[in-house]
Amino acid sequence: LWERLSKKEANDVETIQKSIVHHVTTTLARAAYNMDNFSAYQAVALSTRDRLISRWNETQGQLSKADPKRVYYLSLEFLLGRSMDNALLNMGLKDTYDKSVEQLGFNMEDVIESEVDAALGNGGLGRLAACYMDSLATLDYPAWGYGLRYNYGIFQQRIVDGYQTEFPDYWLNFDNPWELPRLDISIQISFGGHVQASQDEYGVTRHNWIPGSSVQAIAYDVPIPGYHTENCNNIRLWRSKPTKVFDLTSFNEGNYEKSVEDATNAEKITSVLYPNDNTMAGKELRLKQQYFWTAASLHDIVRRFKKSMREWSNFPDQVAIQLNDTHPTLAIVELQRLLVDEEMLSWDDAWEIVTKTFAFTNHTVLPEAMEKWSVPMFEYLLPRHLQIIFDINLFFLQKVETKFPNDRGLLNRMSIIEEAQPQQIRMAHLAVVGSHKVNGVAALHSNLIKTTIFKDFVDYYGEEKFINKTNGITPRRWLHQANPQLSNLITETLGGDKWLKDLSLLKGLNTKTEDAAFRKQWMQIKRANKVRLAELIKTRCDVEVSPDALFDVQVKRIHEYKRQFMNILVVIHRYRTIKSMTAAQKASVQPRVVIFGGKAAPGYYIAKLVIKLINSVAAVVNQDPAVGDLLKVVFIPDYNVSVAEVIVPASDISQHISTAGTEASGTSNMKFVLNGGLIIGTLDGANIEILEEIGEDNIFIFGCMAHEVEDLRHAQRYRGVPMDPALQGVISAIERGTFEDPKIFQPLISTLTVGKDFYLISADFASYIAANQQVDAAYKNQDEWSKKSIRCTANMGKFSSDRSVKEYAEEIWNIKPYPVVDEG
Ligand code: 26V
Repeated sequence: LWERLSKKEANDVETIQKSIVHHVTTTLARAAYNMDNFSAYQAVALSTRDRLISRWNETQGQLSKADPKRVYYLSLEFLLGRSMDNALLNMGLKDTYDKSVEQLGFNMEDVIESEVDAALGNGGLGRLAACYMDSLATLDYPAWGYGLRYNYGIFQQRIVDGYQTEFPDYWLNFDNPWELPRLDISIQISFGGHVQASQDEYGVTRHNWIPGSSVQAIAYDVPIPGYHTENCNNIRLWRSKPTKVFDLTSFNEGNYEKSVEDATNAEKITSVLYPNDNTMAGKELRLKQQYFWTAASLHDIVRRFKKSMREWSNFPDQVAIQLNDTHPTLAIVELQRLLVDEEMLSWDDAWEIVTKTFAFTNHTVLPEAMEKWSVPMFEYLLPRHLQIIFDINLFFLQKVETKFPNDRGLLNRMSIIEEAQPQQIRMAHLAVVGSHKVNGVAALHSNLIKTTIFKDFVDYYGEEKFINKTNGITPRRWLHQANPQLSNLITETLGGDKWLKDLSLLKGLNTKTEDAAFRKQWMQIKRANKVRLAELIKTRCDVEVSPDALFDVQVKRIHEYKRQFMNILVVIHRYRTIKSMTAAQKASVQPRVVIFGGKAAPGYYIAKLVIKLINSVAAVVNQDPAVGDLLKVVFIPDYNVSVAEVIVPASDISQHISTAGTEASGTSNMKFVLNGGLIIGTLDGANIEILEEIGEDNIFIFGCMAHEVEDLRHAQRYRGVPMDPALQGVISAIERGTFEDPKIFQPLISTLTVGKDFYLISADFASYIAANQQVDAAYKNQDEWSKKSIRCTANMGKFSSDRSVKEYAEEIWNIKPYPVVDEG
């Protein structure tokens, strides 16, 4: 009924309460008096969902009619976290729902806490996709995301005896109110088989792929409401299911067992998210996922385009497709196949359409993360696609040869096919060749890829194809939602909440640094956030920490290049220093709580040992009476989006300390600084641009620069540069058994032995210790610190994902906002 009422009436407290109670008694089939927090959450979620669906329908209906150019964001990962709070805030319904829920006898915060995270991503790349979807919706861009609906998200991490153990994240256990199953939208996806070539009536060779098996792709739609707009975009996630036709074949052949087996194998495709980030595993199932997803998405996109009855040559005027890393690169090949084999376009006409449609974002330069697929495995799964890749490569290399004749080495380096045993398909090369724009994710990174992995391609295509799009984060989730008190203070101070859609307005806070009362409020909010985090630490780690200590945070995936190892080594150094002090000396030590969090890929042995070392150090330090509150160390288990929402607003300083040139951008650095947290970091990724925006007095920078890395590695390898003496002392302490049996940590320590320290921990060690001392000294002057903190927030406007998305829209996709009209 409420749908027929005007919005104002439908969204008053009474109507909302009715809708909640209605869902309790009908959808959930419970008595209204018999409700716990979880069923309250379910009912509130269902009521919220009704309102989302109405916006989704309105938006998609209006867009279907107007049919503007759309962008499709293809990402194997969307790390959305929780949806309810965000949806209510974006739709402007939070206050009304708060009241409704409180009046029904529940605490909204507890209700919100009952929601499980949607954790369909590993880390930065997946969360970036989620932030971009929020900005696209908020800015009224016609955009759809396409991904996979995994049954299992990123594993849950528990710490057992100091070690990471992994548990399955079966997040769909209690149903998912944030998706709309489209059981009627089913697309058949084929694999294997063989290719038949024949001549058509004009003597042109045509290829007919006769697949060996197929599965169905079923659509699930996830509505993405924009902030304070009627616009509601969509993420379409595909689920694999057995095809009826196919299991019937086996069944009719009398092979019942095989048909059941085929059915189970079909479901497997979207069963689990691969938990590696930054390492390529080469698993057949992963390649199946990639093809299943890109083929279903393209089929959907092409079907939508065909409804408009336009010419094929108009395809790039209607469709922009962004490839989030190389994972969806097969979409390039699939579109070429559809156009040539099924729509009968000429190769050249098809290829022009393809390259005008796609653009590619690179997110890493680590060699071990570069996607490669073995040719024999690929041929077995996708025989026709392999032929097309070889043809793309042939025509491409012919052009390279024309431009740069007689350079065999060049052709070898640029080839999409790597001549190894067996041959490998280089997905990054294919993505570059099939796209009209290639971008990195921060200024330094975009320059690096032009001089390293894509250097030859820059020489061939020219500079214009290779551009930068510095990452951003959504201020709605990462400030307004995660830090409501600070958001309120900013809104009061700036005289309105316009800044949430135009983050550059935060500059207005710069004048407030000299206002002592304002500074006091600012720091009180930080303290309240630290109290909240201290409670989480007590619950999760059973460690009591003082909110008056300096909170020092490093939360991100555990990886050697991110150097959590260096952080804990300096913590040990700090511990030893405190232990050697007299009582009088101790009196002037700045108390610090060092907080770690993050998952290691399950097969990444060294990263897992780092977690073990952190926990071993914590166990010793936290119970040492000689240290007391001067130093505490905690590892918060199962770091995820909703835990980040508690940690980010509560940090005084956070650590972004990757070896220069290895972290493409980083996005948590932006989240911390936006919330008035200072950072200690290297000149890497987006740290550099953060420094430029906030000024060098408000950030602690140390360590070598990207252009020095190669020389340092060389010197260490061939000139035997000795290990830093402080680092030597720390290692000796570990080897003496200060923290458990030192044998455990030997493989970790070996990574530092002279000549092997690839991530240059020794080279940066002294400057890192010095930077930490500067942090301690600066924190002692709370007045000055509060000014720095305010300046941090005030100057972070650039890092809104609204800015990033606008740049993509204008410089890559060529799409315009299409504001949805509110028809009541
Ligand atoms: C790569 C791979 C490689 C092959 C196998 C599985 C797999 C899964 C995920 C990835 C993505 C790794 C790249 C990545 O996450 N990069 C991060 O992207 C962030 C957003 O641009 C950026 O802020 C981080 O610096 C960068 O590490």
